[in-house]
Amino acid sequence: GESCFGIKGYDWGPYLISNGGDGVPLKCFKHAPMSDSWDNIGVGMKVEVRNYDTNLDTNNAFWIATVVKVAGYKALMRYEGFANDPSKDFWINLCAKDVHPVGWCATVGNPLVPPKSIINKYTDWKEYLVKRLTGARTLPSNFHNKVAESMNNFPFRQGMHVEVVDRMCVSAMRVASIDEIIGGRLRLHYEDAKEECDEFWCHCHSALVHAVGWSQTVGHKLHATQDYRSRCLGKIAMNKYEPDDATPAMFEKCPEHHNDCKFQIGMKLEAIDPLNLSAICVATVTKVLKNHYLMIGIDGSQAANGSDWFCYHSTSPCIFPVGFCEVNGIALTPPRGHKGTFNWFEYLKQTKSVAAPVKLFDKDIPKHGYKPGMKLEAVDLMEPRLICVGTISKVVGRLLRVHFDGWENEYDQWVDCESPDFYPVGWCEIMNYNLEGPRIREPTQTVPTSQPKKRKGKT
Ligand code: MLZ
Repeated sequence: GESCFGIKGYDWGPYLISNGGDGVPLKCFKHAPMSDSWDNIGVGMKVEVRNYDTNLDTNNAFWIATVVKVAGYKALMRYEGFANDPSKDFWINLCAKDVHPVGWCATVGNPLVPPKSIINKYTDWKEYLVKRLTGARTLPSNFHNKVAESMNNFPFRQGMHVEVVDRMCVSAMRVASIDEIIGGRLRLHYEDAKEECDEFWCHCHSALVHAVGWSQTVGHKLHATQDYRSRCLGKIAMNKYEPDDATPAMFEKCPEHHNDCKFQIGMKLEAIDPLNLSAICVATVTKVLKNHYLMIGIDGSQAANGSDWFCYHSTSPCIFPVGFCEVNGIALTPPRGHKGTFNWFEYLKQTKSVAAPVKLFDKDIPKHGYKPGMKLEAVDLMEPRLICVGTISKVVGRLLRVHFDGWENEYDQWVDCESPDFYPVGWCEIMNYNLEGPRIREPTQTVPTSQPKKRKGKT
């Protein structure tokens, strides 16, 4: 079926049917529109939708349909009158403008037209509908207004300036301006861009993006002009910003670290490799910044100058205590060049270092609802312009592993359950953003490559 959004990229519908299609429930995505108003939406709810099973002009022929299954914003629908017959079931996006609460057609004077394949099943359709619809659940009458409202509740505007990780040198920040905002996702243009298309995408709640002045406030490396730096110092001191500045108030505050014990330079830990999100690596605290931010280096990495150090807040869900992988039965990537099986005890002795105390990593595990096998739309963080069809492949407490359908496992990414880079099925359709479908391999190209390439950075 087509919706009034006119699906721009990949259409989930047929794929969800052939895969049994369990979508991650909408309530798992706090940053997504309607996620807190979806409780009453589920199997059994009835709506008025276009009738595609008719010879009449389909533009205003409507019929009642019942939700058979929900996946994110999408619902598998069955027209009223089909009973247990799934042959004409179809997927719709419940937020689409041509989906209406029961009673809408009567209000606006649109005809309810029974589908042609069952038209002879009942002689009195009116009586049938009255019986079927009494007490049925439907959408609230203000549903579409609520959808529209919840799509635009971010304080950012086009043209605003932010500080964001330099995608070419992740140990530094750069100044960027917002070129476009889609569902809270910012398309950023680096200010001092040499090339025309020097852009970056990230959600406004991402840990990679901050207010004007943030780098100097916490002592993070910043690639910016002297003029910008000195103007920032004034702004920080006065807490007074320009109309085009993204201000600290627009960003979510990091939780305070209520702990006498602190991270120190040289302490060892396990961390998601920011340049290869499929790996959790042996890592070291390389620098302690202000406001409980840390620079983390992946042990054995090739960049000796620290250009691949990466900033994580001390409460970040992407850093783990020594032993985390072992305890959870997942692979830990040893330092590059490490010989033999990796053993933390030996390694700490060898490097004369200490493990960061376990209590520094105390984290709540929210009742998130993610389960292996569930489908979602996930940002490919190595190429963050891309939102792709993905499947949750592992759940380790609050940590999730997403697999991109059709791609090798080295494209998988470890991501926290509260990441703003995960979206429900149907999100791209609502935002009119291109969704990358599963990679389909040509049957003739099944020759396996002998040396699978490790994916690092942009390809
Ligand atoms: N240039 C890349 C695109 C990969 C996108 C994968 N997304 C899951 C490549 O072909 O390797």
